[in-house]
Amino acid sequence: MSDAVSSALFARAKERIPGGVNSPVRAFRSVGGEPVFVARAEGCWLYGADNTRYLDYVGSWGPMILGHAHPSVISAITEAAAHGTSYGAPTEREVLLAEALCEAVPSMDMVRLTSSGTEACMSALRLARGFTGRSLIVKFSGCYHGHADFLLVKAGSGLATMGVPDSAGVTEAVAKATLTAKYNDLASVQALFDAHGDDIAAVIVEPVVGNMGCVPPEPGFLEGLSALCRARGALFVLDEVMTGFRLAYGGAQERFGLRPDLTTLAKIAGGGVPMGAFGGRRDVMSLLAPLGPVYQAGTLSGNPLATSAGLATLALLRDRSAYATLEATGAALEDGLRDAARLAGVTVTVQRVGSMWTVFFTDAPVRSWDDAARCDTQRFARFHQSMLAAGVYLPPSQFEAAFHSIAHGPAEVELTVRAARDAFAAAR
Ligand code: HOZ
Repeated sequence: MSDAVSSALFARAKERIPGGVNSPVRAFRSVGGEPVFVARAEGCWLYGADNTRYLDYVGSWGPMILGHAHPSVISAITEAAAHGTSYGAPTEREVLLAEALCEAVPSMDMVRLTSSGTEACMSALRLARGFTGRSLIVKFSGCYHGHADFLLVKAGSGLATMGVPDSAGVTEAVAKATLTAKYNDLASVQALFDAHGDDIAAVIVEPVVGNMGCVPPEPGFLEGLSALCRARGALFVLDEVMTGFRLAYGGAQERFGLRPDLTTLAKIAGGGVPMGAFGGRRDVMSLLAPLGPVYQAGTLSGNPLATSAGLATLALLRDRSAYATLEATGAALEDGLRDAARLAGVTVTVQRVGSMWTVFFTDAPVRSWDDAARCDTQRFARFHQSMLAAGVYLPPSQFEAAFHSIAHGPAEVELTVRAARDAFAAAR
């Protein structure tokens, strides 16, 4: 379903933008219909090009934990913009944000700002290779760490959605330097270390996966990974692009008591403006240029708009009260969605950690990509279409986590659950 104005815009977009979108996950390919073109957003609401209102559970794919157009964030950006949008020279705000990030995530002694999560992950792993002098990287099937060549191997997110987990254009030589293991399966990682131990530079993982839908770690999995890395001299890299500042102020590592060697951030850390960051141990970070031989750079890195939005967002999250609200809303959504499915006589698996969640169209827990791949994506598509028709905007893929914000309250939960009763029936 799409409105006439969006349809007309989409037709024009397809003439000039491949697929009509600037990131494939926006294309609605796996759920049918056409994307809603957004005119504006406020709080938990998106307004389509024809002014139709949608309750938003995409949240720009993660950043909008405060809701859209939060007045503090907007005024910080506006004030910064009035003094210039980029200088390509250091600023006080970069220092303040670096201090705030390291204070929030104590495993980070130092941090480097980038303009996206892709850059953060790509650069963190280059650094891991430079530090260890080793060449191989271990990632998990169904995890997504941005679109650097060597990370588009058995990748989740849009690649899983489009059914192309290995991208064309990535050379065999590059892909061979990435080893893949099974999420929540320590034995699969142990086997890789047994076969290639001295060549593995780093293991990178989404601590709670959002890019195959929401998949939590089994107890002991992340701790086991960390121990394996330490024992074998590889760096343990947590990709907290989605989970950073979302699952706790200190991210998943605070929630699960972990201390990775390197961490990647983006999304909430940039307050909804393009920004990424990677940071970690001082001895590792000190290898970055200009201190050391690992090169990494960016014209717009640490620009005034991103740093002001990030600082304003962190200032509102720092007292941690938002997380109790997010948890309460999440629990109500989880219970309500489960009840709605039961009433409609539909078997689904609802998985949630804090304010990340997914309704999987399967009757079994989803612990890995193999489990996620068994979901009935046709039924998910019918569910999605029906929710959208009722004004509820979910991620347009079975393999993407939904997010709620502090702007979602009991009335929005009720609206969602009411819509879900019919949507589950439509998906039967
Ligand atoms: N990690 C995001 C989706 N899972 C990225 C959004 C995008 O690819 O546009």
